[in-house]
Amino acid sequence: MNASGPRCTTFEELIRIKQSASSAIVTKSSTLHPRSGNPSPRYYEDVLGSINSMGLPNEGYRSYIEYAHLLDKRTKPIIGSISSMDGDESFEIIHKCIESKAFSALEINVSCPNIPGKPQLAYDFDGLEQFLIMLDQISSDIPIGLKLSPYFDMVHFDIVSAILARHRIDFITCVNSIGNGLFIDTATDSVIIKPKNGFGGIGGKYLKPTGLANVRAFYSRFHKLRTSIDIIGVGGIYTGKDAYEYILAGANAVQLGTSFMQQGGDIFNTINTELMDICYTKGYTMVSEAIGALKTI
Ligand code: RRO
Repeated sequence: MNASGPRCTTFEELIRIKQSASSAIVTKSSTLHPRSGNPSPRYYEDVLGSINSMGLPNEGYRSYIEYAHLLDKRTKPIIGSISSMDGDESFEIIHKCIESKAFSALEINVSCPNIPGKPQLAYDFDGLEQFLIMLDQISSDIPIGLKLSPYFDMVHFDIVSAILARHRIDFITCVNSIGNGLFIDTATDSVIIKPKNGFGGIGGKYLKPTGLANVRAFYSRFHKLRTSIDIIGVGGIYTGKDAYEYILAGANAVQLGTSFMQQGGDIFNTINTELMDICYTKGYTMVSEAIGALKTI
């Protein structure tokens, strides 16, 4: 499926995802009110990936409820992405989205790196736990997951998986972009994007080893903790082989961010075909047989 972010903000973009071979439709992270986001230029890409500081441009959660009703989750699952600009605001949106019955699942984004002055909740472990305590109090008949920041320290994987195992989280999506990277243009000796003096989230090929490691680290800890939290892998998936690597690492499903931004909806078809070929050659009858099957040496 698509990752929340590129090409999923307007109704027209969501229709195109519905018409593609994406297995689900994921919306841009939504807030209480529409936002135009950060000033441009706010996105740039090179051969290895992208930097963005979009700043959460979206049409407001009410629009996504309306769009989701029109898109009809019975014909293709719709995952509503919700941003946590502020705890109370998030809970209001989550509540209204559940009540609307428009979505198949909700993905709560606790990892946007691009709001000036607003730290990522995924890196504030006490704050994250407090957020999940509040979330536990919301009754939901649809799966609720968290979109996580990438982690880089083994102890952080231990801490975050223990927190998640204590609460009602059905899935995690890992990873969001690597926050606060910097691209430089030596023709002008300048930063390339405008917001935050050029700092932004890094996606694409730069992100794959980090995304794979995060999926693997959570998969093995969830197994030890005997939790049944599913994992959606995202970060640098351009081919069926990339998707297969994420599945070996432990992903139940994968999302496409920068590659979907660059190549449009045809990429879902390409990846599905390539992934099926790999699974056929390996002798799997179902892709799910490969989940977590990574060997160590
Ligand atoms: O809109 C953005 O700037 C943005 C978001 Br909400 C996010 O979660 N991750 C990202 O790389 N950009």
